[in-house]
Amino acid sequence: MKNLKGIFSALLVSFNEDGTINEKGLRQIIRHNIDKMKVDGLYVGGSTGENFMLSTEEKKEIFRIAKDEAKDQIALIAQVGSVNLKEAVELGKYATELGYDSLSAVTPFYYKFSFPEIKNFYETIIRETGNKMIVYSIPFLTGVNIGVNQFAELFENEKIIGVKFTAGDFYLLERLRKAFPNHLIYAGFDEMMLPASVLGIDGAIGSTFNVNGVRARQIFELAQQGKIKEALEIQNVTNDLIEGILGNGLYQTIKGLLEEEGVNAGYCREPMTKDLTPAQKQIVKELKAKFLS
Ligand code: NGF
Repeated sequence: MKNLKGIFSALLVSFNEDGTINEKGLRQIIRHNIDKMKVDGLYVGGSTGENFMLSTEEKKEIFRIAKDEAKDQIALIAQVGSVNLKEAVELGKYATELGYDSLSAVTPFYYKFSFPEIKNFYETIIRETGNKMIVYSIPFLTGVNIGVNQFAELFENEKIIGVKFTAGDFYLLERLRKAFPNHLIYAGFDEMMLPASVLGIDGAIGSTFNVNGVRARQIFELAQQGKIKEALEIQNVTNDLIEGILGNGLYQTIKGLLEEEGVNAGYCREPMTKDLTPAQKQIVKELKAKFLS
């Protein structure tokens, strides 16, 4: 079994202008992550993959291409969560057959599902696929907050091996770390990686690692060595970059930066704005010159 700890890029997907998947570009993004960013793994089918705007067949296609390109070079986690449980199971079976190291699923959203319903959602995917599961908790987008006692209930299922914690609640993170020393906890906000690392996370999953993966690893490893001042200096530079990215359009700007690196990262998928304006493209050039040269 692959080591699931470390730095995971939340994989971006290259789209053509008409919204179809650009396979060549997607393969280039994967290679860039493996060869240049030296990530430990990829989180495929997450928010960063614009997943919730795609059809089931498109999601499968992305899982297939990512596995075919990465082979066994790095660990692969497939995000299969969907408000449609049947789709989540179908995707989970597909990714498991492809050989993904673990599944992950966002907490079901939109309707106000009860905790027993959420628990049943995870247990159904696990039962049907036989694979491991990492809970994807992102309360600011889903409105679903899971507390320590509820995590304890979920973790009673030995196939639920961890949580992708995309939140700024460091009290909850500290409580989770203390209560579940043997479960995997991944930080989900790249700009908060240092405080999360100090609290003892096992890894991080982030969109900006597609272009800033080397600095992310430095922050993580320096914090593990107790070199907090040095780690903070790198987090400061990282956050200057992230501030620039967030202010210019998150996924479009990361794709623009990849284009500047010679990777055909393509367009975003509508209803997201497909492309950057000329003024935004100029900002991408400035970010590239300042942070990626
Ligand atoms: O993009 C979002 C949510 N969050 C990502 C990451 O948690 C998402 C984070 O890297 C992810 O892993 C996935 O599912 O694809 C942020 O983009 C970053 O910290 C900037 O705020 O909007």
